[in-house]
Order: sequence, then C-alpha cells, then structure tokens
Amino acid sequence: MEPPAGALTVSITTDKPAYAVGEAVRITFTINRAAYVYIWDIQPDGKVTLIFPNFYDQQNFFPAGTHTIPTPGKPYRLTVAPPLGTEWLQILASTQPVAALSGFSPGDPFPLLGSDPEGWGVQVLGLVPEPTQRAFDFTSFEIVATPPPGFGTLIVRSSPSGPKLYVDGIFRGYTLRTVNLLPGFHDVPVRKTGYQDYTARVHLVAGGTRTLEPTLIPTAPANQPPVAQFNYTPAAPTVGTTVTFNGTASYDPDGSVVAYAWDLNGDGIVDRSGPVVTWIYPAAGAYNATLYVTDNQGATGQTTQTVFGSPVGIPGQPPMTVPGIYVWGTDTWRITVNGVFTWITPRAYRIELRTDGQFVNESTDAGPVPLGLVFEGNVTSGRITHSFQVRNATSISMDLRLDMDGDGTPDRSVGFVRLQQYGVNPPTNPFVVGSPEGFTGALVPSLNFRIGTALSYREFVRIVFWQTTIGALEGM
Ligand SMILES: [Ca+2]
Ligand SMILES: [Ca+2]
Ligand SMILES: [Ca+2]
Repeated sequence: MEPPAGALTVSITTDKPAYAVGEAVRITFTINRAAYVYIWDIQPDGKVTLIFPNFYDQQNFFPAGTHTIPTPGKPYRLTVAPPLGTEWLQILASTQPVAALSGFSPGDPFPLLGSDPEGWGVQVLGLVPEPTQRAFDFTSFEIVATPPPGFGTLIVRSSPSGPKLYVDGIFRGYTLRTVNLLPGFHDVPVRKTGYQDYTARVHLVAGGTRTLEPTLIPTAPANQPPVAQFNYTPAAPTVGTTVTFNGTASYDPDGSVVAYAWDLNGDGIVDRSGPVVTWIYPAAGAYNATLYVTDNQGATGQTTQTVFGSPVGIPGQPPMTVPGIYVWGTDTWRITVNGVFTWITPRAYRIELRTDGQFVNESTDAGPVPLGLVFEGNVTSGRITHSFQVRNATSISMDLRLDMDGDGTPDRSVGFVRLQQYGVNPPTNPFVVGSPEGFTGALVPSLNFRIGTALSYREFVRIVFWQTTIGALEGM
C-alpha cells in the first residue's frame, strides 16, 4: 500500500550498508510530524529484538524531523553481532504510545519480542491502539566477517514523489529515499501505478553520493475509437432522385474524425468519401448504407442504416412503410400489395372484386394477367399494383387476402388493409365501398365513399349494411 497523502510517514536508514562484527550502527529516521517511535531488529536467524526504546534510551517521543539512534549523549552503542547475513530494521511511528513495546529492564535492556518475524509483523498491528495514525518503514544492512569496503550513498528524488523504489530487485521503500549501498553497479527501478517504469543503472564509489531525479511519464490512455453517425434526405427516397447523406454528426471522444468512407448500396465496396455525399438509387429496393469513419490515430467506427428506395410514385399514393394491401387512388381505383425487405420467400395474395356495374380499364403492373375480377399473385420485398375503374356502379365488394404470416396460406384480416392516403383500416374484410348517398356520378376513390359490410353480394341479391365513410374513418 502506498502511504495516503497527508498521513504520518516515517523512513529509516543506517549509516552504512554493511558492518563487520563488532562495528557500531548508527540509525537515522525521519518523521513528518510528532510521534512515538519504536525500532526493532530482525536478525538473520529470525530473532526479533526491540532495540529502541531501550533501558538506556527511553524517551521515544520525537518532534517532526530527522533524528539519530543512539540518541546523542546516551551511554551505549548498538554493535553488530553474529550471525552473519542480512539484518533488517523495522520502525513504527505512532501518534499514540504502544504499551506492549516497552518491556525493557536493567536485566533485559533490549527485550526479545519473538522469533517469527512474519508473525510479529502481524502481531504488532494489533498492539497499536485504534484510532491512531501509524506508519512503518524498514531498512537492511549486511553483517560481514571482515571490515567492509566502505559504501556509497544513493538519493532518489522523483517527480511525482511516492513511487516504489527497488535496488537490485529488492523493495527499498518509497521515494524520496536515501539508501547506502556497497560500491559497484546497482539497478534502480522506480515504479508507480499510472506511470511508465523508470530504470537506471548507477555506479557508486566508496564515499560518493549519487542523486537520481527521475520524472515519471504518465501512461498514455488507450485511444478510443470514433463513433459513426449519419442521416440522409429525403427520408423516403424514390428511385432516380438524389439522396444526400450527411455524416458530420460522427465524432471521436478523444480526438477527431479524419476520414469518411461510404458504401451506399451494401455491396461492400466504398462508393464515396467525405462527410457529406450524394447517391442515386437506380432501382427500387432496400439498401444497406454504411458509413466508416477513421480517427486521427487510425481507429475506425461504422454504422449502417437500411435505406428504402421506393418506386416513383403516382400522385395521391400513400406512404407504404409496412406490408399490407393498400386501396387508394383519385379517379382510378388502385390496389397495391406491398411486401417488405424482411420477406425472403414470396407471399401469396388474392384480391377478389365484385361490383353492381362493370369493371373497365383493368390493368396490372406486374404478375399474372387478371383472371376476371380476381387478381392472384405473390409478393416478396417489392410491391404490385392493380388498377381499375367501374362504370354504372354504386358499389364494389372487396375481399383482400395476403399471407402475412408466411405459412403459405393467404390470410384475411382488417389489420393489413389500408385505405387511401392515411391508411385507415376498414371495419371488416371483406367490405364494400359505395357512392355517397344520393350521388349518381362515377364511383371513384376521390369521393367520400361509404364503407359497409355485405350481408349478401351476389348478382341479383345485394344487401349492404353501410357503417361509415372514408372521411369519418380519417377523422375529418
Ligand atoms: Ca480516438
Ligand atoms: Ca458500394
Ligand atoms: Ca397465412
């Protein structure tokens, strides 16, 4: 754990990195605010001994600053004893005294705390009263048989402060940090989360001091991809007209969009480039238009919309955005069977018409030749329109069937039948359209025609129950 900003901090070091048996050790520590200080020693054989406070040096409350142990003027020395190896010093600074760490006496000036360093580290946490502020640090030195060859001093002062400092693979605390090291080469990595690792190799000479002042470089955040967005006008384009595609709503959350590429007919081949482009659909159908955008660091994004290219319309033709059978027209009755692009297989339909007059000018723009007054055929993603007029007629019976659910059988409901410009549903299917009451002219779709249900609609017996008018259905 890295020390939180503003918390109590402590650091410890020894005056040399290595000592011969019998040499005196001088300990230096620094605290950033007044605190009680405890130092214990972990020998190479694992024994843990309290070395400060001790019987000879009992005052362990210090003001903020740097202090040395033994306290100057105190009548004792800390001398190095066997066994040889690495000896560790741990320091605890606490804003409250720790009663359990004061068991020294004339006969036991440096009491043994335990012989399990790892267990002791856990135990000491439980000894510190809560709530309190506390801080730990440690350092190590080598105990050697013969006098060591002097040492050099390494100071690591990083920006920002607080990264972990390692020397030759061993964690040595947090910068700012001063460590005493044997002469020679040392590898010094400095690591902090969110920053690139810094590593230096330094050469120390006995009696010399080297200072490293690395500035850590923040890790660059990963590039975020751009977001593609576009719209097009007109919203319901017809075959042969110019459609304008606008991709300027695309954006990059951490940069800028630098390239736009368009596949406007869904064939996988880019057709246009630039933020605003135009295209003309030559044939009716549903087209997948895809915009690909590239940001300033090379990342890409894309989005696809399906554009319906509609056949060129006839004046008065209603919008046909959903599948169904549309009955419409002005001076000519038109019945359009409209499919949808999601229909993969042909859907059968059957239109059966009767009138009390005569059908004239029957035509169809696709599919089979009209069979009398019945139009039959199939529709998939396109649409087929049948047209006719009537003469000497006051009514027309319409029975409209379309295989909406794709099970192979034409269905008959009012839901898919849509009348005139607003696509209102008739009250029944089959249904009858008829001249307005008292009207004697030609029965054409532009009239406010009546709509009803036939109880019987045979050649000589026609009984129609009139229910409404197209104007009433449209709410006018
Ligand atoms: Ca980006
Ligand atoms: Ca294309
Ligand atoms: Ca069906």
